[in-house]
Amino acid sequence: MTPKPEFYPNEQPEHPLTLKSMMGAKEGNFGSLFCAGCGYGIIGQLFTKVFDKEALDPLAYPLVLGIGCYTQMVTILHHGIQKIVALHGRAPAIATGLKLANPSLKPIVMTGDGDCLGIGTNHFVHLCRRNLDCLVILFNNGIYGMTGGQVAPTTPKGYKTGTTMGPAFENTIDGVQLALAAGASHVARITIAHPRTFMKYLKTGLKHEGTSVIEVITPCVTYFGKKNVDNGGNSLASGGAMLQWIRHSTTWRNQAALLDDDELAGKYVIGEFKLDGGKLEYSEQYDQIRKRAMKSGDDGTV
Ligand SMILES: Cc1ncc(C[n+]2csc(CCOP(=O)(O)OP(=O)(O)O)c2C)c(N)n1
Ligand code: SF4
Repeated sequence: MTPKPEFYPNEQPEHPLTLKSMMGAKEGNFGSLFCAGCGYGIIGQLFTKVFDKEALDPLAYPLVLGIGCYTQMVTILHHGIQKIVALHGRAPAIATGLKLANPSLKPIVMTGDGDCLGIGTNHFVHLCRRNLDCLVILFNNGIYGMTGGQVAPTTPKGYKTGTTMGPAFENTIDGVQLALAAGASHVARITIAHPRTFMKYLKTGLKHEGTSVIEVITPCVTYFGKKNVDNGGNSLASGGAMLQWIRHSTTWRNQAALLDDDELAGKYVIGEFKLDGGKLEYSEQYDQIRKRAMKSGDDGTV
């Protein structure tokens, strides 16, 4: 048997949710693996809080994570949830397999902007197209964090990265618009500066039957913040500065409708964009076909 890794001793926090985390409950370790000021710790805590408050059965919600800094969230999420770490960009494919093998499960995909809108774009599009019953939480920090701050398809124009000679100049990809165009039936965007609304969207997404995509704007202080400044020239090298920047870079959907393209440039439009509970879900249709095919003499063709 592989020996358990040694951890530096750290203080046991009093917060009950931390005790319910995987590292807390199973290893007795409460240290954070994220950089100071990173948004992923907050997201993990909010997720566990919603999961706990809604008294959901952890075994019914398998979690499939892509590859990025956020993958380390496995350590702080609810200890009872089953977790699978997928290949980079391939979490939607694994979620699809899980759902088809056992339609009573509702997979939750956690994916980064690089994972979902870079290397895994095709998988994401097909998941949304099928309207598979699953929740996708898409973390957008505008950068490839885990591999050292390379430019991502979501890096806002005009901001610096480790692999752009000057400010990023490429057109960006909009995860919300992509999900809508591909056919997801619940689509929302929010930021970690709006924790209550994030929790509200999570609750909706967990109950929704069909593909729910919730994009969360979250700070990477280390690779995005340290290289960039806000409109007033102030450094974004701290969690607080990044949160302020995120707050000032957002516009609610109803206000955005009143702005023209120039005014919207560089803004994250937040809010709930679609909630359609009546759209046919993939695994149900698949199950009907499977049942028809099982009847003798019927090959399942429609
Ligand atoms: C097939 C493959 N290509 C490249 C990588 C290297 N890689 C690992 S994580 C990552 C970027 C992750 O960025 P993102 O999804 O935005 O997550 P973040 O680290 O910012 O949280 C890359 C390029 C890999 N693991 N596998
Ligand atoms: S590198 Fe960025 S995304 Fe990764 S843990 Fe640090 S702050 Fe978070």
